[in-house]
Amino acid sequence: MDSVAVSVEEKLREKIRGKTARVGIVGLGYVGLPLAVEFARAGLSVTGIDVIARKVEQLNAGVSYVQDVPTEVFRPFVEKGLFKATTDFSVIAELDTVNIAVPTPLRKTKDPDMSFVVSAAQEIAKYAHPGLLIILESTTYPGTTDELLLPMFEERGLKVGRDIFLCFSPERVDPGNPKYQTINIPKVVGGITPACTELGALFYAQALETVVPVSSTTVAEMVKLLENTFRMINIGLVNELAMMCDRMGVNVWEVIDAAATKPFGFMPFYPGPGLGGHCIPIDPFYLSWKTKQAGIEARFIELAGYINGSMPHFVVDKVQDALNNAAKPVNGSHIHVAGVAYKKNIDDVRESPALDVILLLEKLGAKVSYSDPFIPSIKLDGRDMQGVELLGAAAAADCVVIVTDHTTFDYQALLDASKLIVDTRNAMKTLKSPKIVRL
Ligand code: SAJ
Repeated sequence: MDSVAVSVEEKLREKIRGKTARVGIVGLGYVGLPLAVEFARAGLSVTGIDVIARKVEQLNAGVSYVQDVPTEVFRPFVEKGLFKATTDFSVIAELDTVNIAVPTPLRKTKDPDMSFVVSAAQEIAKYAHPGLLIILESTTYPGTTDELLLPMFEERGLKVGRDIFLCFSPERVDPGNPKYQTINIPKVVGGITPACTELGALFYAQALETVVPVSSTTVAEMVKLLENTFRMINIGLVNELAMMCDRMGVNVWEVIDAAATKPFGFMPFYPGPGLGGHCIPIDPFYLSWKTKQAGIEARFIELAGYINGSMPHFVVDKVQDALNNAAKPVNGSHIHVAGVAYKKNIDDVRESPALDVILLLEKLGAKVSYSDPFIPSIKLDGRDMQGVELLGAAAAADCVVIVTDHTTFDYQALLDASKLIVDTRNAMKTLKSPKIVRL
């Protein structure tokens, strides 16, 4: 290696090791902001970059909008000058490292929407310079870093592994998780070259407890997809089991709880009204999209996607049957939905199956209302729907559907107030009543 290259790599290594490296984080959401805070906490100077000026202003005022970063924790880093935010990518010319943590949604056609990653990488490439470490964290299809990002930098004459260093590191943030936060979730990182991997691992080691280097960016990209595809397929399996048990008159919840007593070789998943969130329903389709190009059908993923996608219809069938047994048509009935967030105790409604359940019930002529302490209103078919108080609405309804099992709900009071309940989450596990219809 020529002496200039060694000095570029060596200088970056020294800056990282000495914590004088100036850190950049592009994308200040539920992934980027907690990461920024961990590096500021480790004493490095962090510049957050986001295209939304309102977010930048809020952060520079010391106010956090991310659930896992309380303002009282965040503000001191701004006051000490360890964190500042900007919309101006040109600051990258003065930075030593930059992480990309922008959204990678799927289009309706289940094709990856890489537009946020591409625009961020193009901006970074404009200001990239020898000695810059670039790490993509957004969940994406295997090959993205190598095939999409690498050329953007090399066409500017910057040799990866010599002038700049390029890695992928999957984000594993689980919003609201009380036990696992950014600092103590093991961090997988893989680089285009061994020097990239080594510098990426050294970088994360400055702020995070455990770093897991792997041999390439593609391995690192696949790790994340395996993790979330594993969940999606196993949720699909128990959802199919729920439909089988329903047909056979077997209590699927009792089956799973008993299976979960097996001390090895089993991991319980639970049936539900469908698959919500911005990870599990999305990430596996990045894998199937890419493998399709390689001529391999990801049949498990497609099948699990079909089963999980059919759960809202299954729930509505259960409601229809329950009302029918009470000699009531869905058409004209008032149905109250308890919980619309995509999973319990969070305020996120993205891809929530509750939205599908509500639309399907309305299509059958039902009058639908909802309660959710975390979600005051939802957008449905272009209109706003306001949440209402739970017990009053439940008492007035012909049927209540528990779609999200928030722990803040008083299930005994809900049972007392309701005429009929379809429980899609076994939230009333400890309650006995002929009014309860379980999934
Ligand atoms: N769900 C079921 N049955 C289950 C588990 C989940 O129906 O047994 C449903 C949930 O209700 C939700 C959807 O699946 O609608 C996704 O739930 P999730 O528990 O997987 O939660 P997410 O989407 O917040 O997933 C995140 C992921 N984190 C990252 O990608 C970094 C996932 O890898 C985590 O394992 C998961 O949090 C977690 O364990 O909380």
